[in-house]
Amino acid sequence: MKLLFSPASPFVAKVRMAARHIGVSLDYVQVDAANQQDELLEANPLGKIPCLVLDSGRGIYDSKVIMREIDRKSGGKLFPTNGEALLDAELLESLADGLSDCAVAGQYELRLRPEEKIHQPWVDRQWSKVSRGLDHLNNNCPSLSGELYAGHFALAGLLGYLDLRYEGKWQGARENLVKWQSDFAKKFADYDELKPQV
Ligand SMILES: N[C@@H](CCC(=O)N[C@@H](CS)C(=O)NCC(=O)O)C(=O)O
Repeated sequence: MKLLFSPASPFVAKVRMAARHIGVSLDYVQVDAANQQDELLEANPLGKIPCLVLDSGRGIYDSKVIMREIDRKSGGKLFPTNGEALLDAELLESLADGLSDCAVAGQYELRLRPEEKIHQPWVDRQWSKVSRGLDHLNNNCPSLSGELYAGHFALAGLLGYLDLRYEGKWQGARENLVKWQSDFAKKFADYDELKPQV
């Protein structure tokens, strides 16, 4: 199996960390999602990364479906089995991914559009979602005392992306979340290697 990826993506970081954690081995092929290369479009008509390409050639997307696919290959290590804990893990993944969507959308507006066409109210709207979600997570910090699940990797991917693209902007008074990130890095030793980077 190979993963079409680009190293700055929070969704890619989530999948790579999770695969490493559960011992699923992947080959990595770096693609430029901004330029919509053929290899990516053939595997994923959406032209988005990450995209997992199975040995059969079938493309698997988006990152939540990839997480479920590698979870099945690992015998179910990425999600709890218990109902309430499972819902917690799924919701955390959904929230962190949703905030990553907003953070990425804000960056696309700022980086890919001609300067005179940037619509700042729209950028601000994306950031207000990120900000509200981070406040919620700061007040409801996910526990790191047990197993690491999909939601933990999604949140670590998001915070790594914010460090990369919104340097110094997300922490503020969110001390619980800052501590969460540093505790996560102690628990998952490969965070520095796999977090979003250029
Ligand atoms: N919901 C998707 C989001 C993936 C996504 O937005 N990836 C970005 C990079 S971080 C991308 O491929 N952008 C290229 C594009 O939108 O054309 C997932 O979870 O996989």
